[in-house]
Amino acid sequence: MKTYLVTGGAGFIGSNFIQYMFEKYDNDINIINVDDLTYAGNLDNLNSINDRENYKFIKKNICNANKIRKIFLSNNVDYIVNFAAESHVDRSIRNPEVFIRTNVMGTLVLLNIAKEFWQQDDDNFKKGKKFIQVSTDEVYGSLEDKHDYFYENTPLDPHSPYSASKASADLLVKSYINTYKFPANITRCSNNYGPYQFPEKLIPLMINNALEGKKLPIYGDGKNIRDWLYVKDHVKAIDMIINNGRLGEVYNIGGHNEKENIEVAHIILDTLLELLDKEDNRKKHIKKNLIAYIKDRKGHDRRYAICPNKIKKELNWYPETSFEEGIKLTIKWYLKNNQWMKKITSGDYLNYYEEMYH
Ligand code: NAD
Ligand code: TDX
Repeated sequence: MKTYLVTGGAGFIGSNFIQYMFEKYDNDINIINVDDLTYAGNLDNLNSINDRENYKFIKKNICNANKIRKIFLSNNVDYIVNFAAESHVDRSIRNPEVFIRTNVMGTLVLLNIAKEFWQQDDDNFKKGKKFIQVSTDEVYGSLEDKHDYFYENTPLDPHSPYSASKASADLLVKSYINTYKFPANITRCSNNYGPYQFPEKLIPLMINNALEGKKLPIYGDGKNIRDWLYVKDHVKAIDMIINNGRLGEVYNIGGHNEKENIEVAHIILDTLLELLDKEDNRKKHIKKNLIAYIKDRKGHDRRYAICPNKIKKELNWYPETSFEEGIKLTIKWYLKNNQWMKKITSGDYLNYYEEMYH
């Protein structure tokens, strides 16, 4: 029975991954979730699996080598799936230090402990072990030409402190692959959306603001393009890469769902109007004039677009959810889980929101 050490499993993508894995493998796997529960970590995301005997939550910082070593001493870890990160670009512009600590130093700690426990001799690692570094398309920088795409061999050209920290972590993983033949894959996916996403990110922020009758803040001219990937398609790809990805390879994961931010805002408003009951009071807030253009993000990348041909060809993965379908599923989830959103947006989030948008 394989044991997965998932880091950052109480966050958006990590919690979707853990849920997907238990739905698929049920009692045939063990998962240990190591998460330090920063502002973005939320154990409510895992309510449905908390009581499982083959699941363990450990509240620890991935930078703490002694604690991570203890986990390896008492468990036979087969896979590390490293989601733990500071993940919001706007926060990285205000406070880069913690991004370097968690995203770079934290990854180094995990690499070193995995190497300590998995290496057999100078040139060999135990069979069946693998480290998955969950990275991002942002490490490639920004595309200006609308016919251009990010490929796995596109040179790294990060622009924000966040993407610089993710690119640094990727280079560390790559150096371990090259130097020690360390068993790892790096995954680089495009913008995720779906259930349990923290409302600092564009899509849940727009949904929540529209429901509360607040402005929908659009940076700059609203024409920046992101390539939206439904989170369930992403976590499925990660499972496939763990099982069948060739050791040492990088895999891009993208949805071919490119949209301008302004288009996303309109789709959200239209979908809310379609999904809300006639009698729902919130419906009367939802008007196109909620859209408000505000000052642009510093260094705002213009366009991201992934070419996912390698993972399609090698692993037969393809995104199953179109944006039109995914956004409906997402909005339905947020409507049904209003309490989840209320709990998050009533705490520290209010201070963040005030500082960011007023
Ligand atoms: P998130 O911010 O929702 O969750 C991050 C999780 O990591 C939280 O639970 C947090 O508590 C935990 N964490 C943070 N610092 C930690 C530390 N030092 N030790 C232990 N736990 C810590 O992020 P997400 O959107 O779920 O992203 C997950 C991963 O995917 C990140 O590595 C991110 O860079 C990458 N990624 C995200 C997207 C996206 O669109 N969300 C796209 C591409 C790549
Ligand atoms: O209020 C807003 N207004 C706005 O116009 C916010 C929060 C965002 N935006 C724009 C900025 C981007 O062009 O929307 C786009 C998406 O923004 P974010 O949701 O902050 O995502 P992005 O900066 O593209 O980064 C995301 O995708 C790659 C994730 O946050 C990263 O973790 C991931 O690596």
